[in-house]
Amino acid sequence: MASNPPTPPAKPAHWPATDDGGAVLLERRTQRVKPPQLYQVVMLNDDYTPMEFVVYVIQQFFNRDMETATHIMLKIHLDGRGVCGVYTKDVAATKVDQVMDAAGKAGHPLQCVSEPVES
Ligand code: TYC
Repeated sequence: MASNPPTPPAKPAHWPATDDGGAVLLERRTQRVKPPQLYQVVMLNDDYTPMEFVVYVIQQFFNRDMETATHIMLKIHLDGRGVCGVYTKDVAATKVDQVMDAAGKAGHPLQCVSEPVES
């Protein structure tokens, strides 16, 4: 008994077209993905949070060495605000939460916000 040849599996809609010779025509599609919007974590000055605590927080949550953390803290103290780091949106939000949590637990009014970086 002659059996029918097996039917090839159905091709997905995006499958490349084939010509009669069986050659595969690959369509070139350049994919352009925009880089993610970045957010800077900005710390604000106040009159009560001890400088040592701010330096500790910057070292702890923004991976800065003591000298850099001190430099950033002094900038905040003098200018009213300063950037501690630049991250993607979710990471920046996590840093803000960590700082606010640590400050609250220590009883300091330290404030920290994240804002989109101007491009
Ligand atoms: N101004 C604070 C003081 O004199 C120190 C300080 C620095 C507080 C930076 C907050 O984000 C800050 N003790």
